Amino acid sequence: MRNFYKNNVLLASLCALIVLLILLDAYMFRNDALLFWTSLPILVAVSGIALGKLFQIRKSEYWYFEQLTSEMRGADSMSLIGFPLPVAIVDNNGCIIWSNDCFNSSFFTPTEDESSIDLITDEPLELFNGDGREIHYDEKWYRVYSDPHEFIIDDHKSAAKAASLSEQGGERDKLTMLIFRDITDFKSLQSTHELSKPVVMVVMVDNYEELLSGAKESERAYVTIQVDRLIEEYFAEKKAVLRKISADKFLIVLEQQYLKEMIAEKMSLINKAHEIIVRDRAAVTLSIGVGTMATTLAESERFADEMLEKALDRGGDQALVKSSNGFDAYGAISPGKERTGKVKIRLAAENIKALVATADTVYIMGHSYADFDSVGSAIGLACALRNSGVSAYAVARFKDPSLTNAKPLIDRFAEYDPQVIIEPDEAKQWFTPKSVLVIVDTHIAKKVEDKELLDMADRSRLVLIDHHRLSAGAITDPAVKCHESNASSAAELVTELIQYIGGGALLKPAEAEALLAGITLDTKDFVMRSGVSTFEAAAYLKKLGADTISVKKMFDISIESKTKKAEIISSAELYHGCCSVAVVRFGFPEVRVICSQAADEMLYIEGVDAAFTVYPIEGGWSFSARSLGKVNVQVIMESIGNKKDDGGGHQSMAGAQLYGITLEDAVDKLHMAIDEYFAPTAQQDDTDDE
Ligand SMILES: [Mn+2]
Repeated sequence: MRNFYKNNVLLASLCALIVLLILLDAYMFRNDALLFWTSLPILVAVSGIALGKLFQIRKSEYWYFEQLTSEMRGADSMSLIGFPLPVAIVDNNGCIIWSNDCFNSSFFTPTEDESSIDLITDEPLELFNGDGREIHYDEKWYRVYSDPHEFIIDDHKSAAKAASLSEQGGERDKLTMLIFRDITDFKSLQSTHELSKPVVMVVMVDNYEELLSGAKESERAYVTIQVDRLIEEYFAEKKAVLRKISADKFLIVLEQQYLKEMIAEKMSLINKAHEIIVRDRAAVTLSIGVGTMATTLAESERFADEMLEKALDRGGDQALVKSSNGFDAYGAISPGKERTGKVKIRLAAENIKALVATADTVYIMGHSYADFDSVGSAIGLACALRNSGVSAYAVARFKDPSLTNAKPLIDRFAEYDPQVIIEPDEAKQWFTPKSVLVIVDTHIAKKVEDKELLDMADRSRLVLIDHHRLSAGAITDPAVKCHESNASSAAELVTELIQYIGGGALLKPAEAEALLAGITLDTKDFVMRSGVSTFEAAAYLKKLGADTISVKKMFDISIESKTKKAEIISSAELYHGCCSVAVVRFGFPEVRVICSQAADEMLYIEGVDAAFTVYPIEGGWSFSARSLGKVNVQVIMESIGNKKDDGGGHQSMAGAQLYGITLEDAVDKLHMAIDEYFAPTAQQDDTDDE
C-alpha cells in the first residue's frame, strides 16, 4: 500500500507524456507529412516500451498484494473488511499492510509514515497466538488473537530467493493476521469483582486476661470500651461487618479493596491500639489474622484463624496476611510481651519427663554454627537429665572449629567433663528407635546441627525447645513443644524446665555456667529482651554457683579479633539517618562472630537505631541485623531473604543469607529493604491486583 500512490502518479505522468507526444505528432501530420511518417514508428515503439516497462514494474510491486489476495481468497476476505472487530495484517517487519475499517476507527489508519504495530504494542508478535494475549491501548483493554501465515513468494525471481533463504535456514516471508477483541468491560468487571470479594479477618487483643488482671472493674470496663470503640470506628470506615465473638476477639468480614487500604497503611490499627494504656503502664496490643488467598468464605475464615495463631506464636502485636509464600507480616514494633505464668512450662516439663522415662538415651541438639545458647542449653539439659538418672548427651560439632561459634564453651566444658558433648556422627551411630531427640534453640528443620539425625528421630519421640519467633520451615508435630517467643533464650527455657523435670538442683557450677552463658549471649549481658523470668532464671543459676566472671571470660576475644571488630565498626556508614551499615569484603577466621558482635556494638553509637553487617560466607553473603527495639529488623531481614526461610529472627536481632549474588547487589538489597521499611505508608503501591 505504501508505493501504491506513487505508482499511480507514475502512470498518470506517463500517460500525459504519451498524450502530449500524440498531440505533437498530430501537429506534425498537418505541417510536415514526411517528418510525421518517419517519427511515427519511433513514437509507437517508445510509448510501447515505456508502457510495457511500467506494467512490468507494477506487476512486481504488486506481487505482495496479489499474494495477500490469494491468501484471503473467497468470501472470507470480503467479510473481513466489514468485520465488527478490528483486524490487521502485519508483515515480517511489523508493518501493518492491511487493516479493516473497525481497526482504523479503534486505533489509527495506517499511513506510509505510521504503519508500525509497535504503536499499539511493543510485545513481539511471536508471543501472540490463538489463545490471545491481553494488551492495554489508550485506556482500553484488548485481547489479541493472531493467525500467522508462512508462504513462499509466488514470483519467479523472489521464489528463487525464498528457496535459497529457506535452504540457509533463513526466515521465510510471513503475514500475521491480528484480531482485536475489546475486553475493557470484562476487565473492569473483573477488577470490581476482585476488589469487592469478601475477606475474613480476626482481630484479637493480646494477653487480654493478663493485661486486665488486678484491674478494677471500672478500669476493665474503660479499657474494653476504648478497644471496642477503636475497632468499631476503624472498621466502620472500612464498611466492614464486625462481630465481637468473645471478650477479646472480633470477627470481621470486609471487601478486598478496604483490606488493600489497610495494607497500604501498614495496618495502622495496630499502632492506634498502642495509644490505649492500661493502668498507666501496659499498652494494648492487637494480633490480626487475615484470610486472603481463599476461594470460599469458609476457607477464608480458616486461613484467618491460622494466621492469628501464627501471629500469636510470633509474639503478637502484628498482623499476618496470608500470601503465596506463607504470609506477610505487618506491625510488631512494641517490645515482646513479658512472659507471665509458668503453666505452659510446667506442662511441657511434665510431658518431657514422661517421654524421657521411656527412652534408652536422650540426645540434645542445637542449630548449626552452634552458639553459647544452643550448646549451653543442650549441656544444661543433658546434665540435669543425667542427674535424674537418664542417659543424655549434648550433640554439637566441635572438631572443626569453623563449624561452631561456641568453641570457648565447648573446650572449657570438655576439660571439665569430656563425656557430655558428642559429635553428630557418634549420635547417629548410637541412635535407636527408643532414643529421644531434643532440638534446642531452633525450630527450623534445615537449621539443625545435623539434618540426618533429625530425620532418624520419630516425631513421637521428638521434643522442641525454642525461643525464636515462628518462621517458615518449622519442624512439624513434635511430641512435646516448648516454643516461647517471649523468652530471652533457649537457656532460660531450659533453666525453667529443669526445675520441673528434676535434676536441676543438682547442677554443678560449671554446668550452670553453660546455661548462664547462653542467657548472657542472647540478652547481650541482660540488656535485650530480658524479662522478669530471665532474671529469675539467672538468679537460680547463680544460686547453683554459676560465676558471672567465668561466664564473661568465655566471651574473651583475641586482640586480632578485637582490632578487626574496631575496623568493621569504623568502616560503618549511616544509612537512612539511623541505620548503621558495615560491609566486610573479605572473610577471616571467626567472621560470623566478629560481625555479629560488631553489629551489637554499633547499636550503642549515638543516633543509631539499627545496625547491619554484611559479610562473606561460602557461596554468598550473610547479614547480621540488630536493633534496640525502635526498628523491627526481623521484617527487614525477612524482606531480604529470597524465600521467607532465608531471613528472619527476632524484631531486635535477625539475620539473612543470600547466595550467588555479588556484594554490590547484596548491599543494594539491604538498602532497598531499609528504604521499603521506612517508606511512608501513602507511597505504598495499592494498584497492584495480585
Ligand atoms: Mn538462642
